[in-house]
Amino acid sequence: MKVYLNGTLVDKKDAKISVFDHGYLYGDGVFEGIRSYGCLVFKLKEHIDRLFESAHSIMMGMPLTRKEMTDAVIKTLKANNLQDGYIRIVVSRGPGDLGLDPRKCKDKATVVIIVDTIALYPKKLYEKGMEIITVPTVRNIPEALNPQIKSLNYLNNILAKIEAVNAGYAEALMLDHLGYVAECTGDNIFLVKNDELYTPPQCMGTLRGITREAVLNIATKLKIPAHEHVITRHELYIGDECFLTGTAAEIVPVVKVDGRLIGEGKPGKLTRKIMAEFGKLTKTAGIKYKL
Ligand code: PXG
Repeated sequence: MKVYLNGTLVDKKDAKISVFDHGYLYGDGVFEGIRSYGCLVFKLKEHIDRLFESAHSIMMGMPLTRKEMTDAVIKTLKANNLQDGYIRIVVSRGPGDLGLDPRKCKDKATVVIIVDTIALYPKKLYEKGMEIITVPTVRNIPEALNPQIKSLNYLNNILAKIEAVNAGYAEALMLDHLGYVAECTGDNIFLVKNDELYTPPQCMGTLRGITREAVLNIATKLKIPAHEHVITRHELYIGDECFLTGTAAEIVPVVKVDGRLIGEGKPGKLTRKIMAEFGKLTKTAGIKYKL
């Protein structure tokens, strides 16, 4: 496997960065998780834009332009001869000293691109649906660390994941600081009620998910009314359908929340329709490359 590291493609065993990199010392950096489907990088422009927005927000200069970053992703995919892959871009503050001050990181930010394959959940889960549980750890409040910054500091989500796993569940439902439904540890959440879609608004402690955005666009295309609205746990419990969206997980039906069956307890009609439409979209919406 070849890994992109600061402009060069190196073997996996040589892909090493300094222990003084503030990405390692403090989680000071940003990242993106992207998928390619049959030599098409799904929504690459949107992912690159979000990466640059995250970097801008934490005042980290990017050593590459958006175009150069796009080309670097394609180059890494080609070098690994990968048609269908999972791409991880990690940009960290770079090496500094043992203090928080990012001005001490004199080098350019460190850029790493890893491409690999990924199957987050077994196929059966997509057919039968997932059970999730609300966890005690609330999502970071936007005033402290805005969840829209896709930072390298994912402890908030990891703590939630640990709580779900300890309780015997694969995924955690995280609430925001006001107690409303926020998102899961690496996925946005949707609810279907009376043939209409609902998802929490972005300002309430959720990531502006690119899959979420794609689903909202699919809803418009299919003439399904969709609302960005605060959601309580009760509303989720009495929903007809529920599903999660994320680059890694794609679209996962949820059939039980906190022990309550959602609808009939199996992947719903609208969920399946949106999953099928999303499958079509992954073949068209993105940047193509040749191996
Ligand atoms: N919420 C959070 C907190 C995320 O990290 C999403 C929603 C979905 O966004 P996209 O743009 O992918 O539709 C994410 C992104 C993993 C993993 O291993 C998942 C993400 C990021 C990193 C790792 O499951 N999801």
